[in-house]
Amino acid sequence: MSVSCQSIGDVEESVGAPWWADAVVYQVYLRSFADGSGDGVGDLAGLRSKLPYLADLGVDALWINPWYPSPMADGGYDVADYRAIHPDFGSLADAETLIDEAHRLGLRILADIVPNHTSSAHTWFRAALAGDAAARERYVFRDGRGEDGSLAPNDWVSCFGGPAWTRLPDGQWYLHLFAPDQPDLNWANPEVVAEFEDVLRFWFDRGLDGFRIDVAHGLMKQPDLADAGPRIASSQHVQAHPAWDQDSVHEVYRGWRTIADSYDPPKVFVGEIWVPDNDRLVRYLRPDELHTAFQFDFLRTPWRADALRTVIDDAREAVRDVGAPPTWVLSNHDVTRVVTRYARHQPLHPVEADWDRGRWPYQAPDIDLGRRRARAAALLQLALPGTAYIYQGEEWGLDEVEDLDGRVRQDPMWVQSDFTDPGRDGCRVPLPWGAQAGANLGFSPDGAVPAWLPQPESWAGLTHDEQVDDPDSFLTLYRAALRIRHQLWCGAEDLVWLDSGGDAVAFRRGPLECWVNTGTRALSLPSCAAVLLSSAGLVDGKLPGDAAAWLRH
Ligand code: TEU
Repeated sequence: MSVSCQSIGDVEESVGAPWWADAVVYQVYLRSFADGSGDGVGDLAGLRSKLPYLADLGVDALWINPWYPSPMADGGYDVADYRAIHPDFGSLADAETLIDEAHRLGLRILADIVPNHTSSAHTWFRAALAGDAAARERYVFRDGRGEDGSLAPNDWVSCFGGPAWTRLPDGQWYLHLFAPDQPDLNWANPEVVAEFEDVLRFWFDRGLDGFRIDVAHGLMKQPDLADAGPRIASSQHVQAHPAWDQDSVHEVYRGWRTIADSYDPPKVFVGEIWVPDNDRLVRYLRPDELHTAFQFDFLRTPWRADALRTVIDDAREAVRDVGAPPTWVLSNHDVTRVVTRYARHQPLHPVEADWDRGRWPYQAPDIDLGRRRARAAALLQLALPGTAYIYQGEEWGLDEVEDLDGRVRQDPMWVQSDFTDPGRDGCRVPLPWGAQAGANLGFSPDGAVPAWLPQPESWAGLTHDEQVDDPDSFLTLYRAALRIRHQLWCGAEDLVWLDSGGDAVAFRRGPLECWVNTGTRALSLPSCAAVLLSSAGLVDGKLPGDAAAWLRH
């Protein structure tokens, strides 16, 4: 597919390729991005104040994590009302203003839709709890097993740990593949289908450009709710499981695609889809379903050249037939930050069932090593053909906050795992915008209150303000990389691997080359090429270990 970079507003749309085919999308975890109101919680006012920063950074679109009213049992993935904004974040009018302002700056906005489950505070579930039979039909309610029904209807466990069923005082059980506060919806019920189609239109009519779909492989459960059995009783998303990836789910997305295509310009979807392999993944990317889906294998791959090459090839190969772009992800709000992941030597062949969001806590991290690799990985990601997602703070090289006190942790995983899994708070710590005096490193305008999760002191040297004029900073590298990507990589032909030796990932796209050295020995680069950008200084013209360079012939 030949693609070229585009923007909105006054900038001309190029012919032939949709804007998202080579877009860079910046993920905004709203609670932790920027606080405009001064209460220590990120919000829409804070995000609006940083739109010029994001436009200047050079991204094409934003994906904003759930912004709806929610008891926040799971960071907003427990939605109480799909047609409103959480009062801590602002109002519906603020969201509309944000969309308008972003569009004026050439940024598109994707929101997050959570169709697998609602919050237990949603009016539907409240009605179900009150005994409304029709409301119970919108969720997955069952009688228990055993003589007195005191055994759960099947053996499924929650992704967050513990059983996937909770029993009500009236004896019935309801399914929740995540927290008990997140009851799973019954997508076999046409009322559920109609409701979400209406929610899509509600936001599209307000100018939203698309949605990231949470747990997009969920929704439909095997009708008989069969036991998963001992091998796969865990609901971990990467395994074959009767709760996930049922064929009937595709019908839902055909309906959604029709709605997206009814707008001019058409709206776009990106699926969060955890399935065992790319063959299953691309079924969601057929031309009448979703436009893109995160390529999580890239994120899970250890820092080793052959593993990276294989994952890149497999992903490109898989999407070729359906005509979708690969969608490269290195980080998000669910996994250990890149710097800390690469600061540890991960197993060479990660066993998927054992993949624990890249924590490998039994090794002490070498953060400097992680930073060098993260810089190199950014150049690799941004040189690849397709779409790229950047999670907030990765452009500053933030590391995972691994030593949060158990008392401040908020992720339900921490409690549901009986305090054995610290959960995902460590990648959700509020961003350090400035080093000015105050309790929260410039996260709030006056820094008067602590941020909702405490920031580590070590971040004082990693703030936006520290980095913005530093030629060697992460931020400077990202800005340069995004500028060059727009000018040169976008529109370049598909990659051709270069013969580069065991520790290198090297490819050409048109006149450009990307070289990544995952080893420790310095690597010779082609002498006839000019270095456009490198993640570390070259030594005698060679690329040091754990570094990357972009070259031009
Ligand atoms: O995540 C779905 C999912 O299966 C995971 O990435 C999950 O966080 C992981 O299994 C834990 O091991 C999505 C959201 O990204 C996540 O933040 C939500 O908690 C989850 O859905 C429930 O809505």
